[in-house]
Amino acid sequence: MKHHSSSVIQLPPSFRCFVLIMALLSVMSVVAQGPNEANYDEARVPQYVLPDVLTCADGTVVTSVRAWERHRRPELMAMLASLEYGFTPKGMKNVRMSHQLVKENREALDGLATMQQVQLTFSRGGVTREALMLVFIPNVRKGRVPVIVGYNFRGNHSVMENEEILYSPYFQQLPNREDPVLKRGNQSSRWAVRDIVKRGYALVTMCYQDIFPDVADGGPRSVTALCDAESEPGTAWQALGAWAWGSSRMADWVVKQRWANKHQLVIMGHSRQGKAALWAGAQDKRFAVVISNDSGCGGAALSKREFGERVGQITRSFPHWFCPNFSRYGGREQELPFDQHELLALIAPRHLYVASAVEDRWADPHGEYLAAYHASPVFALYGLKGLSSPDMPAVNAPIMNHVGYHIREGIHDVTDYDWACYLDFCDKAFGR
Ligand code: GTR
Repeated sequence: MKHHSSSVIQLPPSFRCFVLIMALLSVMSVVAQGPNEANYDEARVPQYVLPDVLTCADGTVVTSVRAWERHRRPELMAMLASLEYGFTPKGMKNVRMSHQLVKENREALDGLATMQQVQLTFSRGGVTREALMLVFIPNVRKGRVPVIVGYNFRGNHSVMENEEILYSPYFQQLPNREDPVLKRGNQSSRWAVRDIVKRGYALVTMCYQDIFPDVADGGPRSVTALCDAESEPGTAWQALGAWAWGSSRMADWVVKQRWANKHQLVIMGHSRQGKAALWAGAQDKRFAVVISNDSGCGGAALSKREFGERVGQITRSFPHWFCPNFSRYGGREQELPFDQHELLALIAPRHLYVASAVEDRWADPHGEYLAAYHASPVFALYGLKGLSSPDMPAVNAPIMNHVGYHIREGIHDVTDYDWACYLDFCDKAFGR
């Protein structure tokens, strides 16, 4: 026995050292669970107090649509702009946008759709920026059709394997034509184009990188360079604000098309684009349905739950997304004078859909659900049904009230299942 135990102790020195380091590291990770680390334990969600969406900063409680629209809504818009997403400069109104049909195929998708590629050129004071939209219009139409607008991540060529699709301007600049990111259709699983068109919806997509290159020093190459800064530096817009602005420019073009129903405009965004879609939907009331797919921190998820990705992490990893002021709340989420349910409430009385995925814990599915739930009193003010229970629905069991929600199985992604839910929800919203 003695021999045995001593043989256990007689480990090679290098291994003993390894065990000691591992033990130290595990102790340190418990003790130093820093304020900016991801928490995946529901038991460690702090006791938090959410600001009441219907109570104004001066303590007045909103009880009418009029008071919401006149006082509380503008107050929340200003708070989110100054502390999270930045102000869109008023000077952007003077940016000129021209559009040019670059390519058209009236028999795309085996004749199901007309595929157009339309270049948008933004100019102001001698500065220009270009973006390229990829558009699918159903060929079978009874009157004007509803339109889904949404950014793609990896360029228009990634949406579908099709030689006719031109590279988005951002990808045209890549020096190496063999680069795997130039592979056609490399994100086609995220774009249920045929299903969308078959259900009678048009789709308008463009690469978010054309609007603001998604790197820390992307600003000077982005549309934000079209306009001088107007606000104090802490409240200046960056990528999320610019992406939201760009969605509205897609909408500007859409509403002028004779095939488009301008009252049935949908915006859908995934992940960082889910965040941008919510902010676009808050600012631009032409979006009749706003869909957030796995948008997480700074999107649909409540910051004060401190679950999954946190404010400190996101603002450090992506210093170019939010306005600089937001980083002040890294590790100080409880001091935020607002939370993301108030962003979701700004979509009312239009339709809102929030979606999560079980394995996407970084985005805090529970926090995404709760934000939609806590936004619901504003929908109720308009006599509309939001989410009525604080308990999440079962997996793959969508709720489709005026506010919709689902959590599906699987990872952080956009799947055919997500699209099927979105199309059902839009059909319901538009009485189709
Ligand atoms: C992650 C980021 C998330 C989400 C995601 C995405 O790296 O931490 O908030 O935005 O990227 O956009 O795919």
